Amino acid sequence: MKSILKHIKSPEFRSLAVLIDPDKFDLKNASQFIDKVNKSIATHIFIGGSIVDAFATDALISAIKPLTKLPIVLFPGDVIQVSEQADAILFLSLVSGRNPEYLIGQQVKAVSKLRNSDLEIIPTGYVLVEGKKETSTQKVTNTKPLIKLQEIVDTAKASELLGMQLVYLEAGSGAKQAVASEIINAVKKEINIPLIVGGGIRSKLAIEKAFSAGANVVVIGTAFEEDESFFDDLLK
Ligand code: 1GP
Repeated sequence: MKSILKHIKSPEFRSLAVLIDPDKFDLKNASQFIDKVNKSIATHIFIGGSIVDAFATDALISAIKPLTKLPIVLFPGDVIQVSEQADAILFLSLVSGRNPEYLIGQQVKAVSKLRNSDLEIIPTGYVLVEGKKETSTQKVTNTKPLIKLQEIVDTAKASELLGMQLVYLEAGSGAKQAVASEIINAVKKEINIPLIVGGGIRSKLAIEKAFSAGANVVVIGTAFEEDESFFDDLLK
């Protein structure tokens, strides 16, 4: 049964997703890393990056899938990263940008892979907001992050009105400044679909702040890449 979105939608459900970038991850470290993920409060593993070598996504999922029961969700930077081995895919449209390739181009190219796929496909409005650092998402997509609160809120709402099932508020990988509580709160008040928040979240306190402001899912990548001892703060 396709249940990943259903779980995220349940109001009491708070998810913590560990993001693994196939291009940065050392497969030799897979067993040790996933053991830490399993012992932590993480509920999902997200897989993706801005630029990833062909086959790196498949290789990573093959390595980690036997090691965990957590759902594996693709968070792809482009069509190359679509892998049938995952459980679900965030089918992203970069609605904060005005680059047609990332609004609809990559999505059209993905259809030949998705048409007969068993992946749970979750339409997601991807909203890049200012994180005080030029991120690879900005560079690769050649788009600018949003700064004005009303524009961020209206963009998230437009995603919902277009039929998206999730909104992903993204400060960008390694952001110096995570998405502010004020922004999370304002977006959450406006939309009736679950909200994912990521980018620059590096502490238990920052996770709690994002949840309290209204995030249903918090995504963390860089903090785990840089220091696996962060998992020790997040034991079940
Ligand atoms: C990036 O939101 C994710 O797309 C996670 O960001 O790597 O800064 O945790 P970090």
